[in-house]
Amino acid sequence: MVSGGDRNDDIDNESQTDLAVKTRRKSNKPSLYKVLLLNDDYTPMEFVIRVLEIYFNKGHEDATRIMLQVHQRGVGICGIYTYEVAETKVTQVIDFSRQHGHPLQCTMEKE
Ligand code: TYC
Repeated sequence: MVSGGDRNDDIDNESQTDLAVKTRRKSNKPSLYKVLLLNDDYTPMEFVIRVLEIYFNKGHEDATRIMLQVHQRGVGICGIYTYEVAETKVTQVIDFSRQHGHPLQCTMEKE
């Protein structure tokens, strides 16, 4: 590890472009994104628990705890994923909720 601690910085490889395998000072970890559920006054609690079980692989107890946190504090973290996985989950949750006539909102934000 090099000083600083920032992730995702490639080494300056300009002087070694002829190497078959470029050395890197750091690993290229992808940026991570939190997927968040937002509270509303209409989506049934049991539906939110189902969403957490189906799309975020939570057990019933954990799903209930997260749902209650969202209900009480307005927002809660469902999981942390790479960009495309997070985006897919947001879309799936919103589609599933609309199919069932619920206004549940789901969003993502960079870690
Ligand atoms: N506030 C909702 C109710 O009282 C429950 C709820 C929880 C809704 C979490 C959305 O993300 C949510 N029925």
